[in-house]
Amino acid sequence: MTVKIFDTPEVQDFLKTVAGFEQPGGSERAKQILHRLLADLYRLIDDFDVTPEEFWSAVSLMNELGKGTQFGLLAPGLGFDHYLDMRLDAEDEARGRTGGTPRTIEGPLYVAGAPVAEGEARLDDGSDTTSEVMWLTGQVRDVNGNPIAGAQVEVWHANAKGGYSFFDPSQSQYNLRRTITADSDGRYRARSIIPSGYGVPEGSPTDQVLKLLGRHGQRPAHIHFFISAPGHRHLTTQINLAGDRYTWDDFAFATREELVVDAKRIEDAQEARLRGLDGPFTEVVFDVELAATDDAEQQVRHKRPRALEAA
Ligand code: MBD
Ligand code: FE
Repeated sequence: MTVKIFDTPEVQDFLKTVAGFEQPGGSERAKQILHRLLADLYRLIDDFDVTPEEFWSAVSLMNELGKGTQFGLLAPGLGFDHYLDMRLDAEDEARGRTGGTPRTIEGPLYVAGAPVAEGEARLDDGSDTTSEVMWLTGQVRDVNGNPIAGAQVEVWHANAKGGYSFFDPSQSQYNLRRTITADSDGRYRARSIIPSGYGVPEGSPTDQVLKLLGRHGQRPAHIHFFISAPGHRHLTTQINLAGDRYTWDDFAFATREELVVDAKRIEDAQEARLRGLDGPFTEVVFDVELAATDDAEQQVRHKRPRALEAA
């Protein structure tokens, strides 16, 4: 039997009590948001006639998500990270802020405090001797094409198995993570290994949710960036390597046309030697354009709890 009780005065009064409307303390914003969230969920339970079994299995799933620190992984899978970007893009458009390389999501696998290098860095620890060498370079410029000397380029990416150091304890500290200070011509250079795509762990709570939706948990091979310079807007972005089967089918919805970059195989021995390499390699070029701003808040990444590796 399907009953409908959501619109009764009892339920409406009950929601106000639950959301603390009758209490003087607490946060007014929290009360308003919780009231709206709970009302939407109560109504959903009524409309879909959610059974106690279904409700408690959802609670159990959330407990599992929390235990495995999986919420940060489910969030992009459910599009929240990209949705926040869509809102920031819309705000930029409404304010007439144009220009600059597009943003895309930070993701859950950043770790603060990576070593800083001048102009050039080797990102991999050398333990993977079978993966293709990646030579990653680019120039940071303003919207008029002028190089931004000394821009900070922070890079992080996965290894050949799609794992990130810190979260994957088999890797060395800060493997595949560096901050590179661009040279006087705004250029940065990094030697690394070509990353593989990432896959949500099989059987994890996030995987269970995606499977209920008939979806996969795969990301294309990608490289994350934070790029900043005084007087310019901080940029959080990623590049996707072209040709990956998931480039346009990313479970985290981070791909943007302007951020798909060719990986170019170079076999010329002279080119290799110029870069201090002794064999064929794959070159990835990512030039970045930063928009100018006087607003100090726009010059730094937004606040968010982030992992920090113990020294
Ligand atoms: C990743 O490497 C990532 O960047 C995101 C957004 C989600 C899961 C794994
Ligand atoms: Fe990633």
